[in-house]
Amino acid sequence: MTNAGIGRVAVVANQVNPPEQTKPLEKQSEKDHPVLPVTHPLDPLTPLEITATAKIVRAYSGFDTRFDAIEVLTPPKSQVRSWQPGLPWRRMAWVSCFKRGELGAYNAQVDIAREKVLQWDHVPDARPMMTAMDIVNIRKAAQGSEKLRTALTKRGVKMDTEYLQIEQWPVGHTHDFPNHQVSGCAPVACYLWERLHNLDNHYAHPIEGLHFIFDRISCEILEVVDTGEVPVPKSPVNYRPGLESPSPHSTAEFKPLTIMQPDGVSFTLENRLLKWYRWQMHIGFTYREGIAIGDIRFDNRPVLYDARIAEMAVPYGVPHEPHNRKCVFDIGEAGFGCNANELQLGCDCKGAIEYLDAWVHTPSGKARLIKNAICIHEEDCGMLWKHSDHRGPPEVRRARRLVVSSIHTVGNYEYGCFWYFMMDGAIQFEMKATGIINTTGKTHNAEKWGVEVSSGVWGFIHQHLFTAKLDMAVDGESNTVVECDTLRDPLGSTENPHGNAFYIHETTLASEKQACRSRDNQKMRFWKFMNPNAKNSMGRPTAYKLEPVHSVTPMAWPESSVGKRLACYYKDLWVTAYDQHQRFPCGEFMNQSTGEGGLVAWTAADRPLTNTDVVVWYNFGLHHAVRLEDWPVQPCVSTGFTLHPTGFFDQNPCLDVEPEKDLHSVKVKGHCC
Ligand SMILES: [Cu+2]
Repeated sequence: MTNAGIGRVAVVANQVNPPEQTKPLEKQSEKDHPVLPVTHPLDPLTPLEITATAKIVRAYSGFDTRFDAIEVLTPPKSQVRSWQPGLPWRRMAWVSCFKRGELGAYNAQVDIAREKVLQWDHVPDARPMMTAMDIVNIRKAAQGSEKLRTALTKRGVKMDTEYLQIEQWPVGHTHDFPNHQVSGCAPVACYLWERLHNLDNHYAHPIEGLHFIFDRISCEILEVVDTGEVPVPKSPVNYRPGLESPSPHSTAEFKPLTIMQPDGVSFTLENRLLKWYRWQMHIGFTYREGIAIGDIRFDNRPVLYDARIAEMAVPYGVPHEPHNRKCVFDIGEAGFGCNANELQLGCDCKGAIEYLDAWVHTPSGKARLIKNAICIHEEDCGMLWKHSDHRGPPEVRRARRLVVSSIHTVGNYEYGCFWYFMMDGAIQFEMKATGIINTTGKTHNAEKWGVEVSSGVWGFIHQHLFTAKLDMAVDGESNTVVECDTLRDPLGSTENPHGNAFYIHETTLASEKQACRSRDNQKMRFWKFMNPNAKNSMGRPTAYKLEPVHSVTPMAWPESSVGKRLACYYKDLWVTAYDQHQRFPCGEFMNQSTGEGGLVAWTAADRPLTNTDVVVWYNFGLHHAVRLEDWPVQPCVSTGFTLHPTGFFDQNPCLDVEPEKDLHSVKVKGHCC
């Protein structure tokens, strides 16, 4: 994707939850959309708390306030750990906002009940996240630009909303764009596509050689750049039923494949406290990051205090303007939570499904409902374990897993976030990328940088880089991170006379600078997060491990302006000492960031990490060389990671799982084996 970027979202015609669908609090029906009560310190703000916070901040600021973030202020971990159900606590909000028409942002901490702003910080150079308002302003400005209208007319494209797709991309921070970056503007690059009709896939019709730069502060177009006419591809390529499809194929031969749980589900959800099998966790949600899972326990033993996807970036590998600016931080610049889909039962989610709604804020500080934003269900997961020998019947156990998921539409791409909780104690995260590639027309030397997916339509090479925040709490907060390399002594040496021997060598990552690590496939490297104070039956520290199997190397030169913004992605693993305020691994204000802040800055302190409260930041991703098969809509491709228990249990924790025989399973008639 992302391709698309921030703004992208907002401008897309059929975007999920566009601004006009905003449902202010006063219009919500309690019956249709019951609001969960606040029962846990990590609970997201309720719609009433969102609007109350906005009101407090607006009164305090005294200016026309627009909101980037209104969310629950992350409480100190010690307070959450010492809290007991039923005990009261102060509901605090964290706010990031800005003055309409002015560069810079303000961060605030708000005591909601006391209606007080407790902290108020001005960040003069910050450029806030893109918002739904930008789209409206961009379209309005575009309508008033004679230069743009003339350039479109020259290409035979109508200005009307039905026929013209404008997508706003964060402009990035590139060498060719210095003036607008320092002159008090907040520029965005606006790219153009043509639609043949309202439901047409506009990505089949890129308007190459024409784009414009819009300033979010003055709400004016700074420049229209027309570098020469490139014929707009006119052949329709669609994916919706009833429209043109390049390879229609029926699945009518498919017989029903039904998932049934006639006796109901095996999990319970009390407000946001989810329990299944031996797992329990708190399901949170933020405007920026989406799902945030807190206080994850197995058999009531802590494993993770906080797990979320904290940032992502999509750098493109094209050298020429304007496409060289494309490097979008889809979480920090656009937001995952605010772009969460309203999931559809039986389509997005199949089986017996529990949903959680999400309440997010609008730029003006109202509460907006995203119904069914989080899907919770359990699913069959094949074989759990098996063994057979000649002395008795085989022993086999079936696995199932708990799934907590959401899907986020950011412009042209969809990102599906799937957290899996396994019976053997493993935690898995899968990111499914689907949607539509970002397309351009024929550009100089396009064959080198991309693939022509249909006549005159190009998709350029790019990467999807993700950062998982994993606040480890293996049997408690005091953890140590160990790097595990597999080594072999020289052939013929005393320890390896026959050359077959190899072993694990462990190195403690004792400080933050030592813990900036890269994968090493030659050494089958993995990392272990262990608790030196909690021992298993063999006297070894209990631990979880992570193997870097989906690592991606950023291909932008690290010294380049794009590379500097991607600084944290040149390492696969970072570890920091816990600090509740260190949340955003690439920096807080990502729009036109320069690479300052985040992990690179935090770890400069080189804090000690041994036997203390550590937070792991793991990078993974997709290296996307575009395929014809990605067009016109991309089948899901996956990336992710798994946390496996290693010595956390004394033996296979699933020995006590009872044998299961599914009485609905049948032999296919006539099948001969
Ligand atoms: Cu891609």
